[in-house]
Amino acid sequence: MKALEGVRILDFTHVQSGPTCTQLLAYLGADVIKVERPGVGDITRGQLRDVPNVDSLYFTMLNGNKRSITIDSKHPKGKEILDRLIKHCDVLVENFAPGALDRMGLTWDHIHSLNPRMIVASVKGFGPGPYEDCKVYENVAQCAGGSASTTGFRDGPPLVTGAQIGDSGTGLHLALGIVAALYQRNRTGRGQQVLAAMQDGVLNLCRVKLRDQQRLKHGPLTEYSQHGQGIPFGEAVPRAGNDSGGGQPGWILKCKGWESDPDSYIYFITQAPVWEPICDVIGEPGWKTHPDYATPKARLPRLAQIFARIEEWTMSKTKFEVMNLCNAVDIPVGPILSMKEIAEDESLRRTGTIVEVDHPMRGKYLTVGNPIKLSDSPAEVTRAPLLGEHTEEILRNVLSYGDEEIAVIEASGAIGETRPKRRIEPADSAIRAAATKKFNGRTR
Ligand code: CAO
Repeated sequence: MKALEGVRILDFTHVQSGPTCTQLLAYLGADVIKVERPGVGDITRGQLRDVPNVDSLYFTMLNGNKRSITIDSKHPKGKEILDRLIKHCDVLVENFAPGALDRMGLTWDHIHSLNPRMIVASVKGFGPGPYEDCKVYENVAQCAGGSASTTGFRDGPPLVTGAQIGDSGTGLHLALGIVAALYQRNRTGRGQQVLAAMQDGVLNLCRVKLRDQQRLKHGPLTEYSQHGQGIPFGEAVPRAGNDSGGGQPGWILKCKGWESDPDSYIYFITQAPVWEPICDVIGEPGWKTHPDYATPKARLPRLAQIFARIEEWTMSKTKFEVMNLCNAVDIPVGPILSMKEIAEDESLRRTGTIVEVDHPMRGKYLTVGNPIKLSDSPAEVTRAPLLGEHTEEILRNVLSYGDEEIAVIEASGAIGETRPKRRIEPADSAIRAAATKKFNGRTR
């Protein structure tokens, strides 16, 4: 069995943060039922499309292993179906703008009265406070959570990072909260509300920078290279460029081919216990005993010069040669891998971290499988659902509606395209209908 087998999730998430959370729960075995607006669906289905009229990779890579049901949550019949779903699910996950769930009538009191065991889990941009009503996207969270002010070079502007720490990072935090609430429910029988605010999630990931903020009161941050360059610190933690976040100085160095390959670089860490092997590898055996280089303290003010010398050596090798030579003597280094190299990496395919899945409309695509490996819970990655692909199946098999009731629901417009909030282009809906027909013909 899978770890979360038997757990059913009512997935009201969209865009990235919420879907990351529910996809992870689905990888762990939960039955995730994604509720989408009829005719429109999660907005990311149509965003950054690479293939015309086919669900985007943005959507398909965040919604694997889920089932899709279309319900107009503002339609009376839609509300009826949702109430029934609430009774049949364990967790409701949502990341709407603040207040949107309440405006649908799905208040905590309403949900809890229908199903006292229900866990209601939300991603919001900010926790309670002056910004609680704000809509928030990834980079807003990176800026508000302390990441942007501490990322980039000291003499340049704040930078956002490519890792989606605001969205996917908060989705991970929420997933942990949900699993903990499920565990607690086993003992109390009660559901509860779980909130992961994106600002909080980013700050949690920037914890070491809050550490440094407090250290600043007691003197300069000696492991930051600006200290070695004699540049004084201000009142707040500065951007540290590529300095190592820990107590082991590191920097990104050029490798052979850097002139034409933007990723021919390696992260090199001058870890104190392996200083002697480093001196041998780069051809500076005298540095092992020289008073200016022999101890970590003596090296701190000379880091720029030391890394320049190491770079002379790394530039004579490819990043993979540096990786092999250094790891042979336990020197920690990290080749800068491009997304192309990662996509083609055989070992990541073998472990199921990168998975190729087949989609009826786009064909094969790569996705990221479960990054967390459990020894007794097999991971199986399946493609993302088409819009409303499982509507009838869920009405019938999960909610036990019979033929006549389903006919009434269909006629009501609650699961069809009769009340879309956003305007749907006629061409778009016609293409989608034709594509769905084509898909149905292939699989049923
Ligand atoms: N049937 C009918 N209506 C539906 C529906 C359905 N199945 N699903 C959603 N809706 C409605 C909602 O009820 C809401 O309507 P109201 O505004 O009338 O209450 C509306 O669709 C859209 O909700 P929204 O405000 O959440 O969407 P948005 O595109 O305007 O904002 C976002 C998107 C992400 C900024 C906002 O949802 C947000 O701040 N979420 C919390 C933080 C978050 O998760 N951010 C990460 C996003 S990933 O980068």
